[in-house]
Amino acid sequence: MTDGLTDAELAKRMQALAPDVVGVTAITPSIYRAEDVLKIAKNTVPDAVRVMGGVHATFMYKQVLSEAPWVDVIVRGEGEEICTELMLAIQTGRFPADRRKIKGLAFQDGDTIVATQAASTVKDLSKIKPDWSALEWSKYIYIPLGTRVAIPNLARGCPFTCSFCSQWKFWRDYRVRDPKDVVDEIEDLVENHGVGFFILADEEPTINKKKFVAFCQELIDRDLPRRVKWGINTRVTDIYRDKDLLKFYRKAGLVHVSLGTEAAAQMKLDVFNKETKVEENKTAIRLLREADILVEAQFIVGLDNETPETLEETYRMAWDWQPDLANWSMYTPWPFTPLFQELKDQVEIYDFSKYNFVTPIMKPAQMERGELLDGVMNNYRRFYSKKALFHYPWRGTGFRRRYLLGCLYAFLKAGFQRTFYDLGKAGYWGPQTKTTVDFHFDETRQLAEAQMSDWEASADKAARARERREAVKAQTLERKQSFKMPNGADVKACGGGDQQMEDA
Ligand code: B12
Ligand code: SF4
Repeated sequence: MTDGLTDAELAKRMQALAPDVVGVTAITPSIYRAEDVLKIAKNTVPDAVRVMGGVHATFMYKQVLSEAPWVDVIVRGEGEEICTELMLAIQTGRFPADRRKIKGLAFQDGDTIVATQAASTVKDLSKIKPDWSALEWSKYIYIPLGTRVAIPNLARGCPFTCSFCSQWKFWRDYRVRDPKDVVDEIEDLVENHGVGFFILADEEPTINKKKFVAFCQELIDRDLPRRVKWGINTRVTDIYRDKDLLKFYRKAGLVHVSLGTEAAAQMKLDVFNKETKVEENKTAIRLLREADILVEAQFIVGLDNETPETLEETYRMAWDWQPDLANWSMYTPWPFTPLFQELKDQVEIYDFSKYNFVTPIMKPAQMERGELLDGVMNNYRRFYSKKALFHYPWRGTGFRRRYLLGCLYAFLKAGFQRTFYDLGKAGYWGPQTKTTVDFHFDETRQLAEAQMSDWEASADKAARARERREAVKAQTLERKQSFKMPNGADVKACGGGDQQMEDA
């Protein structure tokens, strides 16, 4: 992906390497490409074991193994521990004979698709040390700042259960690394690889406030914020909670926060199970701005009930809240999310290569897909042209201004190259083309069910415990009502009431 290799070049490299194993990762939109890469491996280095991992194959292993039978084995969930076992089995010649003994795998055995017992999550994250020296760093540039970028990881998982999101389900439970270990890694990235910006890969880095504060303090103690700046994704509620700490976070080098504000309408936030309030979004944005942290508001649009008016509403909100950046993602129905289970009758497109947050997979009842894309582009045009003229150039002369102009440059670059929202591929040139855009969906693609019954996140366990508690409560109440004293009074646990034993 980084080198933009053609299939022929890839085959040549595989041949030169003559590997024992070829492994690929795949998120949903890259699944077909990942399957292709392993097909190239089958044709080029047929003796190498072909392994796939990542979120999509974890839940969709039945479909992947059926449509790409040349995939030898899928690693489900977090890869580090399972992969180590798998590699040892390959190295000692126990693969494939012993594959049923390794947890967390899926593979085809004759006509059946087998999934071994799900492995547990990685409990001791301190054992994981990424080998950052494996990358050619000059290829990883953060365009807004023109500096090298890395994506380290402080915490895995998310304790929330937003209905449109697959991430809380994938990582299952929430774990935080020792902040010192993470800062060691960042120091190495800065010192030895010239990294000047990092994004935490975390879904929710701030929920464990103590560890997040320790992480910031460690960065400050080692004087790293002078040399490296960073960004995170987090929730509005945490910003609220930490309002008195935001300046301290900025001092630690945190310059960019993307907020999952998601929707302008409370109704949508409730559908998304977001557990936030619309008014809270506005305040969180103001608090971040006041702390001199750039704030990006993210909206999800394109559900069944989207209309030109609701899209307009998101624009009005974005302008009213005044984040520095705003983005409008198309609702993407990952088949392994709760919201998909509710909406699946309305999903018509199963071409996963287009499941990428920028292509309208769902068609709102009252809009065509082209109109939806056009509405989103209209929001971008208005928001960023006003920002470019009236805000960014006048935001002081220091880092903030440089960063905002850098973001604008990144936008313009994607716009000119027509990679922004895949506009080039869809043939969108402005409102006049909204009726002629073509998303080139492969409509022959069919859906297979996601496999999630063996995959329990802590949030699922908590929800089941809650359900059990509520059921017991309801049952007790029901019993209480059916066992009344003859005079209608409640039966007391001690057997009290107004009944008397008969005199014997
Ligand atoms: C940083 C990030 C980016 C960065 C960098 C991406 C990159 N290519 O490095 C940027 C901003 C560029 C980006 C872009 C996109 N992203 Co992104 N991104 C992330 C984020 C936040 C972190 C990724 C990460 O490093 N994770 C940490 C690593 C360790 O996790 P992992 O990759 O899942 O790997 C583990 C296991 O899956 C497994 N594993 C994975 N691969 C393999 C392979 C083998 C052989 C084995 C054995 C195991 C294994 O083991 C690993 C260790 O435990 C994730 C969310 C998340 N926290 O994961 C979203 C995420 C991956 N992105 C997502 C999407 C959709 C996109 C875009 C399509 C959005 C867009 N239109 O621009 C693009 C696609 C870009 C691309 N071409 O890859 C989605 C994918 C959802 C899905 N169901 O497929 C995610 C999950 C976010 C979400 N909201 O749901 N992204
Ligand atoms: S808070 Fe973010 S990562 Fe967590 S479930 Fe919601 S959308 Fe997903």
